[in-house]
Amino acid sequence: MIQSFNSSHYTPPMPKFYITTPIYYPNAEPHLGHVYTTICADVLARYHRLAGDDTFFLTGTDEHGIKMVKTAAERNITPQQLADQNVAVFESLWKELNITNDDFIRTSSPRHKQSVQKIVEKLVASGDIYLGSYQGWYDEGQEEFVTETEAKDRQYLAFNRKPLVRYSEPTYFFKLKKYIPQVQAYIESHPDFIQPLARRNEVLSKLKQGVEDLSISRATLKWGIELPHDPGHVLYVWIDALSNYITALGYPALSDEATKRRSDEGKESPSLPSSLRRSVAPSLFDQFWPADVHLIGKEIMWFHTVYWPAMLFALGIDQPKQVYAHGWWTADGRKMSKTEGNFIDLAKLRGVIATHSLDALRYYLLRAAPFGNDLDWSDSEFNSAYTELGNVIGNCLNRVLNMANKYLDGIVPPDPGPATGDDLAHSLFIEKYTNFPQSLAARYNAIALQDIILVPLELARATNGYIDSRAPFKLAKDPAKAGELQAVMWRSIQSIYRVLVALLPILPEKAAAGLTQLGVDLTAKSLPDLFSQPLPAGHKLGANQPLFPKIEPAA
Ligand code: ME8
Repeated sequence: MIQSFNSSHYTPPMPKFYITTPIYYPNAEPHLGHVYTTICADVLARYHRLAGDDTFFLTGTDEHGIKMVKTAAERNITPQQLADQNVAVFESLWKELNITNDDFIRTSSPRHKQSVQKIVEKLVASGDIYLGSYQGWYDEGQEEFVTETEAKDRQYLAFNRKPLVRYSEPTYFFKLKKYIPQVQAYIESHPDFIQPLARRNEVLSKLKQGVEDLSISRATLKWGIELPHDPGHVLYVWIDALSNYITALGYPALSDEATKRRSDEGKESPSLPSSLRRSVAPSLFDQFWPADVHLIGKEIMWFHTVYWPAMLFALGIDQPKQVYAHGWWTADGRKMSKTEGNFIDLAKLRGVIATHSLDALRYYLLRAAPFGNDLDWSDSEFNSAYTELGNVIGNCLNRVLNMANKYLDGIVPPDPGPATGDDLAHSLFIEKYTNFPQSLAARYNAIALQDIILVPLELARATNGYIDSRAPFKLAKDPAKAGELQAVMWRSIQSIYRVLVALLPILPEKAAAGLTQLGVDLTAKSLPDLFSQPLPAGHKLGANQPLFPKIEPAA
């Protein structure tokens, strides 16, 4: 039996949503990997905003460290100049890609530096930071010391396959070991904390091999945040970087003077669209912490699920609700990275956006593999994904509007109520349609970013199948079947309407354009509003235009 739209089917998600991306190294230009994480986070942020959640979406840049110093030296500029140049590229890229970040945090900004120094002061005061000296194997690419056992296992090669380097120097340590039992207990008692589950098992088994205290400063480096009690040392580098997730929210509360400076800095930030710009005030921390999701690539899982929780325990701050590690884009099976020089670069991405649209790129990135798995860029799969959009979604909208305009003067007929007659044979389609809001919310809540595409795609396919089978074009020829025609059209119209609403976070421009063709005014509408009511009887639909025009292959 068909059920009418009913808001009780829709489970409202959490009332606030704080999502972060990693802060990226601006030692080179952004590439597909950075674009991927940021677009995935953008999809989630858009969904939660649409769902009515108070949403905060943070991204930014991680500007300190030896890589920046080395690259700047090669180019004969200062690390700050290098950072400024590349940060400008990141910021303008996010604008170009319509990324809806609410803030952009730079680790070289005064607001971040001041907050990090306060954090270090707290950790020194609590006895969690102490001076020692360190000699060990160092992975310069990953910016971390590696234990002797690990160095041996890796045949003294860094993650990027260059040799590990031997370092020895006085350094401050963070008492990581002291917090390991707490971190482990936390991970074990919070099954959703690390996702996907395979990553959780990796972290837990690595924890069992033992963990050493964390070297957190360098006396030989100038480019970094000075330790407030010993300015001869700069922080190096994860404490600085990980803190961004709370310093951007104004943690710890600063003096009035500093708060004003911080808020002026927020207003001036050119990276933010004015509608999204917020003056950054300390209360953001109370409002948004703990983060709902730290979205990251799998290679920085350990830092986010061991170092970061340990720091938060030391500071007495709540843990983030979830750390989700997605897979890597690979090229011929190897991780794409700046060091390897094998990445899909901005020129390539701009090319596909110019020919196929930004939304087509967003669609492909999510469609390419189940979320969490590695992904391999393939031009032919990109083209198939685009064709699928046209054949399934575009075609469904096109047919529905064509027929509605032809047979019903573009007016939505009345709700036919429960299925009768030949519609009784279409219970699967009707069920899919009825359960749609719940299915979609479940996939979003699980951050199943391929499924959030498949759910609407399947409903559009089922609608196409329903139309093929019920053949409104035949019903229209028989005046005795006018009632049936109206019922079939009602179900088809409402179904494509749901599909397009669901696609708004993924295909913001195309879905909005499709909804405009359905005569829907999106202003001031949230997802619960959109889902809770069908298009009413008498609603005027618009004219159809192809959403995904066929692209001629390059000659
Ligand atoms: O690690 N496939 O910065 P980073 C998918 N500053 N995602 C990729 C990718 C690939 N081939 N390559 C990069 C850092 N990414 C630190 C983070 S956070 C407190 C500090 C994405 O510029 C993915 O999100 O190397 C990965 O985690 C991030 O870029 C690493 O960016």
